[in-house]
Amino acid sequence: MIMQQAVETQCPFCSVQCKMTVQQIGEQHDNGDQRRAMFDVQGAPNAASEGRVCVKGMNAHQHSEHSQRLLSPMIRVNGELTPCSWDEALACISQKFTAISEQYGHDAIGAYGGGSLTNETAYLLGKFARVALGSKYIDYNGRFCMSAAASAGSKTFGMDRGLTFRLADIPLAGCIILAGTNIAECQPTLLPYFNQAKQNGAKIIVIDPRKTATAAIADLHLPIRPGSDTLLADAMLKIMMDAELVDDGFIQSRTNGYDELKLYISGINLEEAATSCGIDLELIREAALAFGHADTGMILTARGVEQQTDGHLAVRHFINIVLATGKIGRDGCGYGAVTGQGNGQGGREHGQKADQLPGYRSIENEEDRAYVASVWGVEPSSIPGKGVSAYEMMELVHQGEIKSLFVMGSNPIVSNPNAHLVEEGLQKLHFLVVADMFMSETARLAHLVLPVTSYMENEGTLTNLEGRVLLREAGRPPLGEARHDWMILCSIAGLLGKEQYFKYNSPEEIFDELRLASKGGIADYYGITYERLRKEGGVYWPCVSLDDFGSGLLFRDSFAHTDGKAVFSVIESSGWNGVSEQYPLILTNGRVLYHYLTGVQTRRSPSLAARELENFVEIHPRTAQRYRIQDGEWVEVESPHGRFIVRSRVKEHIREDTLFVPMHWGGIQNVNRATRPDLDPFCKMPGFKTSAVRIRPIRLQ
Ligand SMILES: Nc1nc2c(c(=O)[nH]1)N[C@H]1C(S)=C(S)[C@@H](COP(=O)(O)OP(=O)(O)OC[C@H]3O[C@@H](n4cnc5c(=O)[nH]c(N)nc54)[C@H](O)[C@@H]3O)O[C@H]1N2
Ligand SMILES: Nc1nc2c(c(=O)[nH]1)N[C@H]1C(S)=C(S)[C@@H](COP(=O)(O)OP(=O)(O)OC[C@H]3O[C@@H](n4cnc5c(=O)[nH]c(N)nc54)[C@H](O)[C@@H]3O)O[C@H]1N2
Ligand code: SF4
Ligand SMILES: [Mo]
Repeated sequence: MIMQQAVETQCPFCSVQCKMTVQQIGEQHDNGDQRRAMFDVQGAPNAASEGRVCVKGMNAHQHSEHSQRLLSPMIRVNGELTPCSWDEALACISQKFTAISEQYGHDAIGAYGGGSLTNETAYLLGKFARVALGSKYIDYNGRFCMSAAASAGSKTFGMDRGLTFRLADIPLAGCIILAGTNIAECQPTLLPYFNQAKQNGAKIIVIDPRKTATAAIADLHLPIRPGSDTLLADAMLKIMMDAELVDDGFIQSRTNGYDELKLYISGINLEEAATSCGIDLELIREAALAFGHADTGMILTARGVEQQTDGHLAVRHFINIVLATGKIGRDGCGYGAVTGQGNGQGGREHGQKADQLPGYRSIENEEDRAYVASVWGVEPSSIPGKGVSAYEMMELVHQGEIKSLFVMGSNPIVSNPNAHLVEEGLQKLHFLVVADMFMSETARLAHLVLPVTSYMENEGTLTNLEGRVLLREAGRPPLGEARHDWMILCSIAGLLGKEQYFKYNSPEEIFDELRLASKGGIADYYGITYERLRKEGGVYWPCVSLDDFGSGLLFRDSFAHTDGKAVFSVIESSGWNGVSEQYPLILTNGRVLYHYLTGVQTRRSPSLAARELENFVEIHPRTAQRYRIQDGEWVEVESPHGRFIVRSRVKEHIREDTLFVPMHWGGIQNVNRATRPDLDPFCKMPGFKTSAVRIRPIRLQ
């Protein structure tokens, strides 16, 4: 498709949501005489990335243009997925969903969403599950991403928003702790904010089992043993308390629970903590004192700290430091959970979660149910109760309790922990529907695949990591027969007899309903309109009225709990120490610069795929030697849950007891074949980042 005009758009990948202009500048014929369009991509001015775009954003159009884009629905006939018309696809869904719910009840059908969906689609998917399907079973991939930080923020501050400060505040911080966050590869266009802070004299402390590209800018790197962040945070706080670096005035007037915290922290043995964390105590002391002495400071966490079976606590214990030192609610200070997906923030606010209604309302609260029911025009009693978390849904699928699944914006077969069980479960489903742009690993198992539009075609709002709502305009019409997610949901709801609740002509109409549904809630979008977004470029939530400019810096005067105070956490973590003689190494995992999540999109950008063609395991030279592994050879990594095969990459920069494997590949290279199914009891986040494994080279005789 030739685009003459420049398309103003937003990157489909990470949580920064860089704005950009994409323009076709010509065509090229390769040797096979294939026509290939050439594009020019320029960063566009915006408050978050300040016009910067990273390599993934630069090449995102390549997947959107890819010849493997799904252009018509596909239905399974005699075991094969074959193109069909929308009429046939929709008739099939309506017939199957009706038959399954008549035979097994409404809860036999589940919905599974994603943090790449726009706010409008995420909101509508929540409504679709409760009103059209009448099912309590809905959850989304953000469970694997945002849930630990989200529940920590809600418990501590009474409110959960990724950053509690503005990106523009970062250069004002005197000390910055980056714990389990690899900004340089995962939000590259934010790195200049940290470099600026450094130039202004800030000390940067990185806590990561690897010396990452982010650690390369740090003054101090704490190479932590995976799974021991809660204890490290406690040890750092003890050092600050012993050195009397806490802010008594702030603690007195703004917090609850300090006496209990003091008692709890007094029980921490620093030498033991340092040994458990695998870090030299002097290094911990230096980091703690640097933060404690700084007048201003910030702590940011991401999935390294959060994707743990004690992830919720790890975040809360880092927030204890921020609160005890009074470093929040003023310039250059705060806590931030670096959100992940493009709409990692908005996607967690408007009802895709099992226990949630729009505006961060609770599905278990009578008042919240009544309010949302009044907006939807349904009886409060007709809204189902709370369902279960994403991985628990997969367990119910495996047990045969959920018979049908509707997946929109996720590739769960690759991204869930314990991937074998998930694959086995999905194969048992009576009816699996996947709405995607591509034939993902999950789509390949579906009975029906629905083609959707990409970021270049689909209009809607997304909320970036600082809680700024942004409008992404559609740049061109849908390709082939692909349809927008929201349209698909409305069509299916109509066929299920719920048309009256799903009458929208545009995303803007859905957004206007979302504004109302979120009004008075914690994530209040009421004051935000498309018109304002076009004029102002982006608006922070909470935004309660049309003349409210929203708050970039939160908690200036009070926290969001009813008494205005924040709460310390004194819940002890049992930590993780799952290694054994049989499985002696710690497997952790994460991301590389050039790929995005399960790689369905980035592996279809030739410029990105060419930079990282296949998966690998990072291993320390001494560990490699111990297991007779040479650089670049095939190895098998095995846990009690399964195994995968990747190439070795021998690197000094990782701990000797730890292996690191990216999450961007499926099949035999999928790291999740070996991750464990254990969940954090508070927020149901899987313990992705810590599995006990063994490794061996694979050599043909
Ligand atoms: N290039 C790229 N960028 C992305 C994404 C992508 O797939 N590719 N995905 C987006 C999404 S959805 C998300 S959620 C974010 C994720 O962003 P991050 O959380 O920054 O990414 P990860 O690589 O998963 O983990 C960060 C770091 O945690 C370290 N780590 C592992 N175990 C531990 C531990 O026990 N403790 C500590 N302190 N650190 C540990 C890892 O070595 C890694 O360097 O990135 C977003 N941006
Ligand atoms: N081992 C391990 N596992 C992890 C993680 C980890 O760090 N380690 N990280 C976890 C995290 S943080 C996350 S966020 C998850 C993410 O994991 P997934 O939920 O699997 O995310 P994606 O790979 O982005 O899959 C999204 C799918 O939706 C499609 N898609 C993209 N945009 C749209 C859209 O607008 N509409 C529709 N209908 N489809 C769309 C894409 O083509 C792709 O097939 O993985 C988790 N799994
Ligand atoms: S991946 Fe993130 S940092 Fe890179 S261009 Fe996209 S939104 Fe910006
Ligand atoms: Mo994520």
